[in-house]
Amino acid sequence: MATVNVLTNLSLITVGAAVIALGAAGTAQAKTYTEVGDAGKTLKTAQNLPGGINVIKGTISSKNGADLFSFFWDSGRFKATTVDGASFDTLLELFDSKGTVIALEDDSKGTAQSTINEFLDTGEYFLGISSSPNLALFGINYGTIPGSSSGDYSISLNKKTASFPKPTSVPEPASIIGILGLGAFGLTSVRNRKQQAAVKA
Ligand SMILES: [Ca+2]
Ligand SMILES: [Ca+2]
Repeated sequence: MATVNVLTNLSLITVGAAVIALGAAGTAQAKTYTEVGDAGKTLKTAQNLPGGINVIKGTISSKNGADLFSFFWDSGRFKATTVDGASFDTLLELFDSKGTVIALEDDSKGTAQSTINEFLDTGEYFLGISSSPNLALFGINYGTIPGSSSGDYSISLNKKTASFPKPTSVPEPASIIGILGLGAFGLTSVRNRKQQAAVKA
């Protein structure tokens, strides 16, 4: 009887370890960015996706709502889809860093959901989601045709976003203040000397 108990316990331990391993693998694959408040509809108010994101979750809260996300892509195939990620009629748009439309898709594979599939160079891009047939980017037909529905969405990317490159080196604010401060000190000294000269005269 003791032997049977030991075997049973070993089996349970093995099953438990397998479940933990699967759970860890699943967590490692998906890294989600959840919309903070309501993402904007312009290039300036788009929400920035940090590096390492491959799932975007958010909400189109009204028929005319639209969300824009900026991200950095390390060259290669870019695929974004709401298939299996939304129950309303989505429309996805991809823009370059200046807001020019690169790709747009409304209905994918007989669903009301959308898939964008493009080969991209390394750079900054914007991904917009709206309720079809409304468009995402404010100023380019946005709101001229109302959307048809609203709801929560999950956009899956084929690989993780890259980190934005660090800006090229510029003088430290402290050293600029130092230079300005020296300049101001120099001017003050000259002025003081002139004032002293004037008093003496
Ligand atoms: Ca939103
Ligand atoms: Ca659609």
